[in-house]
Amino acid sequence: MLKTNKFVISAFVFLGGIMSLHAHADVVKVSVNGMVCGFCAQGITKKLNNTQAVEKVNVDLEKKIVSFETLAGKPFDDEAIKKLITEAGYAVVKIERTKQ
Ligand SMILES: [Cu+2]
Repeated sequence: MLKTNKFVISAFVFLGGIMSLHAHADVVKVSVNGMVCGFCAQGITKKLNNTQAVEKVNVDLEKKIVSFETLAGKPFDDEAIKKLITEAGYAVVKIERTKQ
């Protein structure tokens, strides 16, 4: 019983930590040229997720936009985004960043 309570409390502390981190994350929209199909979308999504610096990755092939949220405490600047997408074989046209 005591163990369970301790676990519940630490779970709350953990969740609280995550929520406060989310308050400082950025919403990023990257305009990307060269994405033509689902495999492009999958590849970029995987690469972004592999950085473990972002979440909620979404690729809109029609609008040619890759969007995601950065995680606070894991800086993922425009240069790093540009490098990752360029090395994947696509061209970054524009990066828009909104503080959340
Ligand atoms: Cu493709």
